[in-house]
Amino acid sequence: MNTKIALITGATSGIGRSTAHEFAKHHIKLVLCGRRKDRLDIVKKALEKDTDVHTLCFDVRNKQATMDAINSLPEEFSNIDILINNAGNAHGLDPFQDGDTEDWDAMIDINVKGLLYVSKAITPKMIARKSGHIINIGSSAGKEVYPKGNVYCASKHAVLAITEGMRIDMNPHGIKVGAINPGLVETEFSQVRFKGDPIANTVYKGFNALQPEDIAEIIYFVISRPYHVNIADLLVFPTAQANSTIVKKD
Ligand code: NDP
Ligand code: 8X3
Repeated sequence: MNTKIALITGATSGIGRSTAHEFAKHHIKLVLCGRRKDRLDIVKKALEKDTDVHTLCFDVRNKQATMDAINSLPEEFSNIDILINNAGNAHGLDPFQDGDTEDWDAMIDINVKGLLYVSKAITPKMIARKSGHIINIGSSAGKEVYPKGNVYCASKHAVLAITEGMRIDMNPHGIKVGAINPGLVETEFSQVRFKGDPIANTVYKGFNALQPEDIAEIIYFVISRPYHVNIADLLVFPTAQANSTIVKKD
């Protein structure tokens, strides 16, 4: 059996964790990444009845730690076939003039530079094997800027630009690259964005938000297409959401 190996960043929560569960159902071998080791251990325990799981605990902001973690993969997990660049978050929702520069640094460092570091560490072996599939989790915020979204939207616009650049540069090497761009998904995203402020509990109220499992199923669909099919860019909203600012609530 030709078992594929997937590395998922941000596998401790939300979309990344659901994707790990979805891939395990299909017996894809998993390398699960995140900063919270206790959570990595819980996900590993839940999934290793279905597939082989290895965990890597590191912060994608730390270039050296990222390289070291990926270079430390044991032989049986070292040839990554599928990379899901998912780790990321919004930090704050403020008019530009009131923005906290720590929040700006976090979003640029995690959502943009972290994605670059992880990809830089993984792509040499994909290029050597002339095969691989990279999926970057962008956002509807990468297609449309919304009020107070300024730097988060910029970070996700950057993810889309990087995706296009990667697809061009990986093209001679037979590597697929694409982006999946969700609208509102009910995860810990808003808890992180609003730093424990109760407003986070209202974001997904009054309409049927996307669930992380919805995105995980779409990611599995994308990675299970035949080799000649590359879903390059996909935007998915909950039905109640028309764009970044229009959401039909009860
Ligand atoms: P969650 O907060 O539920 O999950 C975020 C994940 O990213 C966690 O597993 C977290 O792991 C990881 N992460 C965050 N910072 C770092 C870091 N510095 N180093 C390593 N890992 C990190 O949010 P979502 O599942 O919603 O978000 C996943 C992706 O989806 C993000 O890129 C987000 O921008 C995007 N997205 C989300 C949408 C939504 O509405 N929820 C919509 C569109 C896109 P840990 O804390 O353990 O490190
Ligand atoms: C997450 C979607 O609209 O909360 O990227 O920014 S949104």
